[in-house]
Amino acid sequence: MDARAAARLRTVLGHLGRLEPRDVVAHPTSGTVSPTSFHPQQFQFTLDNSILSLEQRQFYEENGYLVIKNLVSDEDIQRFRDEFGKICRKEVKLDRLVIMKDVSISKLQLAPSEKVVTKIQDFQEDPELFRYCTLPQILKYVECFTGPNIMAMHTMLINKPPDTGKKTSRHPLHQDLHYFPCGPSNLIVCAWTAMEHIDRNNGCLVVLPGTHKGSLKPHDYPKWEGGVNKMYHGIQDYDENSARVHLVMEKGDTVFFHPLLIHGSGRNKTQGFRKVGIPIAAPIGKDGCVSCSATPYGYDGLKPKNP
Ligand SMILES: O=C(O)CCC(=O)C(=O)O
Repeated sequence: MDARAAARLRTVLGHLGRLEPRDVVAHPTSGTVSPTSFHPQQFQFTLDNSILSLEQRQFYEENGYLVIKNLVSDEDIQRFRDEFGKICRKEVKLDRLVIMKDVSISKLQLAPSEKVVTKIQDFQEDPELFRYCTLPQILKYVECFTGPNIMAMHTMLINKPPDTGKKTSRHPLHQDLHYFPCGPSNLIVCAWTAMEHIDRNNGCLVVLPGTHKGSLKPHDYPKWEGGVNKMYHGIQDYDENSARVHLVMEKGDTVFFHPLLIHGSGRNKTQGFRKVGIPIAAPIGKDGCVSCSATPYGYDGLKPKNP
């Protein structure tokens, strides 16, 4: 394509609002190029729509994650925190909710409070918490990966406790597809919303960029001296030299990531409880999440070695 044609294409795409004009580069081609089919590369991990910029798509394709700043409002986050508090104090009871405690305190008889609950899972019956999965701004981005018919496969609110010194607050490096062996994996996405400022001190998410292009690896309980939380499986044989990125995020920021992306989180060295909300979403319908080889939670053939 010559420079004049490239300039014309930039203008057309700019008008269509599909791509940022600056994202279009001239490169040689022998055929004709229509604006709608023009892509400098094939996309495998993101779907065609007008939400993501070309730069954002390219970032996700290459790295397997994408952080969107300031996506969930302070007001919504406060409402989720309040509801979480009610659940922890047993003021709200839900039949199918799974409540988890850190292994370092799980055997102690402690009064119900936010300080003893590390994680809640499957909050789909709680209208207030499930509102998170229906926030239009979350769904808008989820759709870029799943397509328009969206199902929340799994929901969690993690309340990472201050580490007691045994390093049990760590979450080993893992791939979420291990827990949700469904496919096609490229149509599944996890959203992880920071409910406060999160950095390495309180145990931010750490990701190994590009690992979503690999395969699902064997997982097992890590051999950690201080103990490992139930279902906190880790990959045994990841490449120690892989680059790691620690995602420092502000309240309301949300990272979307691929279910094969290797990720985990460090220990919480502060006295606060680090909170995040997470739905894992997949498409439903004929193009949808077609094959699941195990049900979620039916995957715990692994028994903790240091409970
Ligand atoms: O928020 C964290 O500590 C990590 C959560 C996570 O990776 C997961 O539950 O799959």
